[in-house]
Order: sequence, then structure tokens, then C-alpha cells
Amino acid sequence: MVTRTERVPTFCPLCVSRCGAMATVEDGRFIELTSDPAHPTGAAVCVKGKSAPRIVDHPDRLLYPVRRTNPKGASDPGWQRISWDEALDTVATRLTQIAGESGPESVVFASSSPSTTAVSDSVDWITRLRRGFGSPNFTCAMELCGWGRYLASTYTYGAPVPGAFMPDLERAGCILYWGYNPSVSRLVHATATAEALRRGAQLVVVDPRRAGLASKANRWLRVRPGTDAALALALIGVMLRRGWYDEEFVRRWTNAPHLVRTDTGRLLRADEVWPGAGAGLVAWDETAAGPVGYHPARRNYDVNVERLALNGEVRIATRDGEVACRPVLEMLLRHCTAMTLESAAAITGVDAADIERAAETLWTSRPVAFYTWSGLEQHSDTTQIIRAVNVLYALTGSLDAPGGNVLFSAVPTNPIDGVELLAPSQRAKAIGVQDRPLGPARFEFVTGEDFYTAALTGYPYRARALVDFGGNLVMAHGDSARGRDSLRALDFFVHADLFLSPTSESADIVLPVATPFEAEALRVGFEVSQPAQAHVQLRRPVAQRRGEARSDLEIVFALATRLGLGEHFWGGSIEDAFRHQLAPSGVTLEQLREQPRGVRVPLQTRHQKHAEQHDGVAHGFRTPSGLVELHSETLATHGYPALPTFEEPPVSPRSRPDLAGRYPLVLTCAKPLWFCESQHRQIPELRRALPDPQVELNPETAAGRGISAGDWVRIDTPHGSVRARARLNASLAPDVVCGQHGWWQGCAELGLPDEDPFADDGVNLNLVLRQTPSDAVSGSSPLRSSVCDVSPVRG
Ligand SMILES: Nc1nc2c(c(=O)[nH]1)N[C@H]1C(S)=C(S)[C@@H](COP(=O)(O)OP(=O)(O)OC[C@H]3O[C@@H](n4cnc5c(=O)[nH]c(N)nc54)[C@H](O)[C@@H]3O)O[C@H]1N2
Ligand SMILES: Nc1nc2c(c(=O)[nH]1)N[C@H]1C(S)=C(S)[C@@H](COP(=O)(O)OP(=O)(O)OC[C@H]3O[C@@H](n4cnc5c(=O)[nH]c(N)nc54)[C@H](O)[C@@H]3O)O[C@H]1N2
Ligand code: SF4
Ligand SMILES: [Mo]
Repeated sequence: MVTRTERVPTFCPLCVSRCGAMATVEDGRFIELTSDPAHPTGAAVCVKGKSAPRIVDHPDRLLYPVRRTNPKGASDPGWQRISWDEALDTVATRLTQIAGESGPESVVFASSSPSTTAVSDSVDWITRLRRGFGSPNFTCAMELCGWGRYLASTYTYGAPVPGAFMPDLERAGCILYWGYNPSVSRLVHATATAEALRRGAQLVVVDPRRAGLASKANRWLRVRPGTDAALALALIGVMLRRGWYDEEFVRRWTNAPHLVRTDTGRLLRADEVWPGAGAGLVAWDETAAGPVGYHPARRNYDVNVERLALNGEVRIATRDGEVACRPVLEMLLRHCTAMTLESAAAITGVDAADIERAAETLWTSRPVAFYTWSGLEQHSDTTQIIRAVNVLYALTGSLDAPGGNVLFSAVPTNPIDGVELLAPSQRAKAIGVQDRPLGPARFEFVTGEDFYTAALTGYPYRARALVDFGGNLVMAHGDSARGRDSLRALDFFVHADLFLSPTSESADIVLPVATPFEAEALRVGFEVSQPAQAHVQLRRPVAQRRGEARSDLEIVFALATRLGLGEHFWGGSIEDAFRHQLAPSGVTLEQLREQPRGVRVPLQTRHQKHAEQHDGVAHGFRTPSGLVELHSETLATHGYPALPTFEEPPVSPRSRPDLAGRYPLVLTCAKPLWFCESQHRQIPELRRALPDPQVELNPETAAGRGISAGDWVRIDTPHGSVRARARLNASLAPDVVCGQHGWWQGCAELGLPDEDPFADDGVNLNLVLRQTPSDAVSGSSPLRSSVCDVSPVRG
């Protein structure tokens, strides 16, 4: 018999790297995934990508829709197979009924993170479904994963930097990775960084561990977890005192010249100086020695920017009498100088001299391209930390410059996320917006903490139903047991997934999802470089559909039709929807089918778009002032600090001396290479490399506790204890340990059983971490700065 082997161009959507790849299909069976160096993200595929066929074929895949027959809380849900028609009809009927009784806002939608699952294929369509349905509530770990990179940075830049403004690694003089380890988390950035280092780029890494590329860094700053804002403030102080900042950019494109009232700490408004002057702000004209107006709508001053003062103090006659004012930059300088190098060193554990040297590297090797991620996302003051790093980056003047962080030109498409479908009156009901008006809820994202509260207590109203595409909520958020209780409190919960999980355990109906290798998907733009962002690809199925699994996209369209939303979903035709999406791009579906490797749309990168003019008015930034806001009046108006501020993490050995004796160590965590978040432990090829959860600790710390490498240890926190195996890592500070979340799943082939994620002394780290005290602005949880002790497991 002749075997027919086919090599099918594709890309791997298992994580954010979205590596261009080739699938080997033998007699219709998907057997291998390899790299496709011709693809703009195809330099390599990782071990997870190589195991993709094992995920598709895994015996534990959910293959049919099921409904529970036992009450919630029973040890066995009693899953019973049902037809798709019954499943979808039940879902549509229940959601319609609940929306009729309590409003569509009582139905919360959710998904796994598009950075860690193929839900990236369909997340915009899920959003369209939610908006069409009328719910402003979407839960997807935004506050733990995307707040800092995306939404919080809009308060400084008016745009997501570095989330959408990607590091231009090909041209960067200096790469700054702050709480980001692409060697594990985004292969395409790791390979591009290695290439940049070969051509001589400098690398600065801020991380409590010397992990991944940090071993190649010119400067590695070993920060104590959660104290990053102190480090950033100290760096800013050095840069301002030494004059290591791009004065031209700072003067023209940031609000550095705007005057701040020293009595209130707020920006001086034009109408305080010139009654009836309108919405403008005020700067100081050094040449004329008097105040001048700044006009946000025109993005300009009454005089040339060269004449504006950036330091000093002036007294200005206002309608409240004479007030002392200082330019924002002077305020920033004083604020950051208050964080002396010595105190920053004492707080962060980074030597004063290393802080100076890092500032110098950033300045002398510009342009700087940066990325921040999980290391800065999961803290009680994430927003302040991010603000501090964002302000620091603004000083380099590298924003949207070649070799800096660049918004690469995107392929023009029709937006599909249905923003027009949700009435403003519904949008205003997002859960959480009452308490954190600037937080994720403002962008229709509900934090895990707020969702659990709404489900359990009815505040601000009851979340009655959940429609979840993948999200493994109870494993992803702190306080897994509270998560489970809140899911059980729902009136109706439908979950769509490849596998059953500790989250779907509480569902009423679980829908089987096809793996991305069994499903078609359209990808417009691969983000990381201009060629990648100009790349459009239609991924075709490379594996045969198993059972009755359907793609998320198919489920969305089928559900939309049943919910009476067919008119917004092209009558249920995904193909027509794709055609609509692609229409402005000039690329057709036929072309994409003919060219499975993808189509490159000719696009030119435009840099420094803020300086482009339209009708004589500069484009500027999409902040209230039209400038990069070093001082954020928006934050100040809501009672938050206008300048980024450091606060000791509220649960640390320093802030909680009452806990320090029993829990002397700082606990953070990081992701392992072999698995995505709480997934993939069932794949033997991956699990063999890391059979058990690890906790990394300094050899000294281990020795002092009688712990040897590989021992099972207990991680004790004030909320319970879980187990992990000790891994010695001399790069960690002796009082810092680093664990891993997401462990529960067994691996039958290796004889490893499932673990109860809610059992004390189990292996689920998030069982003993908490969602609180959460970040005042965003509600992010302190998963990366809390306290613990580690001790050997006896017996
Ligand atoms: N302590 C601690 N907690 C953390 C983190 C941490 O670093 N430390 N990280 C946080 C971060 S950054 C994130 S993003 C979250 C991750 O939380 P989630 O986004 O929930 O990701 P996972 O836990 O991996 O769960 C993903 C689920 O989606 C399913 N799935 C996979 N592919 C698909 C698909 O194509 N469609 C559908 N419908 N389902 C699919 C998987 O089987 C799995 O059940 O966890 C957060 N929690
Ligand atoms: N292999 C793999 N790849 C993934 C994922 C995965 O689970 N596995 N998940 C995907 C997702 S959803 C995400 S969000 C990304 C995350 O990608 P990354 O952000 O790179 O994830 P981590 O490795 O968890 O964290 C980065 C670094 O932060 C450091 N860190 C911990 N605490 C602190 C701190 O307080 N300050 C600073 N400065 N650093 C700190 C850790 O030591 C770690 O080296 O990866 C994506 N890619
Ligand atoms: S890094 Fe691995 S899992 Fe992520 S997209 Fe690439 S091959 Fe897939
Ligand atoms: Mo994430």
C-alpha cells in the first residue's frame, strides 16, 4: 500500500507566538508539525507545537455535547450525551429566558486567553455575539494578562504600548524586557531577540530570576517581585538628572511642559488663568516670562515649544489668587528624586550602581524597544507599575520610531467585533465599572473577582448565566474554591472546550470544541513585524474532525442564529462573514485558498504617526490632551495618583510583619515551557519533561530548610498549603521563591492521576493565592507578590 504524505502550510495557534508551520498529513492523519522558515513567524516551532498531533488524538477529548444529570456539587456531574440540536436549543432557550427576566447583562460571556489558546481564531466573533446579545460583561483574565500591556498603557499613550505597538526587534539598539520571558512564552520574539543580539543590540532584563534570555542580557536587574515601580522611578530619576532623555520628543509630544499647581497637584487649566478661555492647559513661556495656552484640540501652544519651561517654579495669577506652579517634568523629577538610588536599592534588591548602569545603557543604545508582560500584570498595584515603566519609556523618545515600539501598518479590514451592536445604556452596566470606573469594565471586561462577587452576592446585580468558550476560570484566578462556588451559584452555565476541566465540572452543558488543526480559521496579521502584520492566511483543517466536535466559530454562528441574531451573522454563513471582513483588504478567500501559505499585502510602515498632520493639526496621541501623559489628569480626577507611585506590596514580609515570622519568603510564579497555562499536562511527550509542579528556590534557602533538589515540598501561604518539587535556582534572591500555577490534570500514559484542584495539600497554587488586595484601578490580583514559607514534605 502506498502512503500518501502531504505537507500542508499552516500556523500553530496554540499560543501567542502563532508560529508559521508545515503540517505533515499521512493518509489523512495529522502526524507532525514543523517550522516554515518562509513564514514571517516561522523560524521555529516549540515542543508544544510538535506535540500538536498528540493533542488532536488524545483519548480524553470531549467528542459530543453533554449535559449534567447530577446536581451541582455532586462528585460526579453524571454527564449524558445529547445531540447538538438539543444542546444549542437548550442554551438558546435558557439564555433568552434569563435575559428576559433579568436583562442580557445578567448573562456573562467568557473565554480562555487568546494568548494561550486558539480562541484567538474566534474571539472577535465571540465578542460580536456578546454585544449582539446585549451583554457588556466579558471575563477572560484580562486583569491578569492584558491590562498592563494593553489597556492601562492607554492612560499614558492613548494607545496600547507595547500591546499593539510592537518592539521593532530588527532595528532596536536596546531591547528592554521587563517581567517578560519570551524564551518560554513567545518563541517568535525569542528567535528575533537572539538575532538582534547577534548583530549587537543591547539587552536589559528586569526579572527576579535569571531565566531565558536574561542569561544573555547586558544588564539583568534582579528586582524583588512587586517592587518594579520603585525601580522604574529610580531609573527615571537618573535619566532626568543626567539629561538622559529625548528632550525634543518630551517637549513636543508629552505633557512635560504643562504646569501643575503645587497646592493641588492638578494641572493648571487655562480658564483658571484666563476666565472663559475654554478647555486648554497652561505652560510657561521662558522668553516672554509668562503663561501660555496649550490647545488640546489643535495639539499646539501659543508659542513655539522651544520657549517652554521644563523645570523650575513660577507663580501665576489665577482666579484663586497667585499659585505656585511647576512643569510636569519638574514635578516628575522631584517625585523620582525622592526615590533615591539607595532607597530604591533597599526596596528592590537591585544595586544602586546597576540602576545607574541600566539607565545609561537605555540612553546610550537607543532606540529602545520594550515589552512587559506577566511579571508586571499580577500585582496589587499593577497600574502604577505599568505607568512608571510607560513614563520611563516615553523619555527614551523611541515610541513609534524605527527600532522602538512601532504600530506596524495593518491590513485594512472591516471590523467584526460588533461594537455598534451594544447600546451605550447596556455598556454602562458592565460589572465593576461602579467601583473601578477606569478599570477593565470600562472596556467591557469583568475581573474574576467582580464576576465571582456578582454570581455569589448579587452585587452590583446577579450574574445568572455564563457562556464560556474555554476559559478555565477556577484554575486561572486566585481562590479557586471561591471560583467553584460562584460557578455553582449560577442558574445556567454552558462551557465549550476540547477537554473537561475543573471549570466545566460546574457547567450545565459542555460543548465539544474542535482543535484548531481540525478547523478552518482566518488570520489577518501576525503582529510582530511589518511583514508579519501584513500577512493574511486562511488556515485549513489538517486533521480529520473527531466525533461531533465543532470549532468555536461554528458554535458562535449556530448559537447566534438560534438566538435570533442571524442578521448580524450573515444568516449563519461563516464564509460570507469572512468575505465581509476581508472586503477592504483586496485579498479574496479564493486567493487565500490557492495560497495556503498566506498572502502578503504590500504595506509600508509609517513611523512617528503622532507627527503626521491633517488640516494643519498634528495627529498626536489619543489621550485627553493629545499628548503622552506623564502626569495623568484622568487618573487624578478619579482619585488616583497623577504621577506613578510606588507602594510596598500590601502582602509582603515588609508590609505585614505580623505574617513575616511564619511566611518569610516572597512568592511569585512563572510559566513553564512545556505547557500553556493549565493545559497540556495530559500529553506524555510534554509531561515527561516536567512531571510535577516545581517551585524554584535559592540553594541557600533550600539548605537552611533541609530541602534538596527534586524533593517534594509544601508551599504554605496564609490561605493553605500546596505541594511542588524543589528546583534549586541560584539566580533567585534567598528570600524569593517562584512557583507554577495550573496543575491539576493527570497523564494516564505516565500513570499520573488527576489531582483534586480544591484539596489542601494538592498541587493547585491558585487555591492558596487570593484575588485581593486587588489593584485599585484594574482589580488585578497579587498572584506575583505574596508571602509563603517552604518546608520539606515528610514521610
Ligand atoms: N498564579 C497564576 N495564575 C495565573 C497566571 C499566572 O501566571 N500565575 N496567569 C494568568 C494568565 S496570564 C492567564 S492568560 C490565565 C489563563 O487562563 P485561561 O485563559 O483560562 O487558560 P487555561 O488555564 O490554559 O485554560 C484554557 C482552557 O481552554 C481550553 N481550550 C484550549 N483551546 C481551546 C479552543 O480553541 N477553544 C476553546 N473553546 N477552548 C480551548 C483548554 O482545554 C482549557 O480548558 O491564567 C492566569 N492565572
Ligand atoms: N510556554 C508557554 N507559553 C506561553 C504561556 C504558557 O503558559 N506557556 N502563556 C501565554 C500567556 S497567556 C501569557 S500571559 C504569556 C506570558 O509570558 P511571560 O510574561 O513571559 O510569562 P512568565 O514567564 O510567566 O513571566 C515572565 C517573567 O516574569 C518574571 N516575574 C515574576 N514576578 C515578577 C515581578 O514581580 N517583576 C518582574 N519584573 N518580573 C517578574 C518571571 O520570573 C518570568 O521570568 O505567555 C504566553 N505563552
Ligand atoms: S511557540 Fe509553540 S505552541 Fe506557541 S505557536 Fe509556536 S509552536 Fe505553537
Ligand atoms: Mo496570559
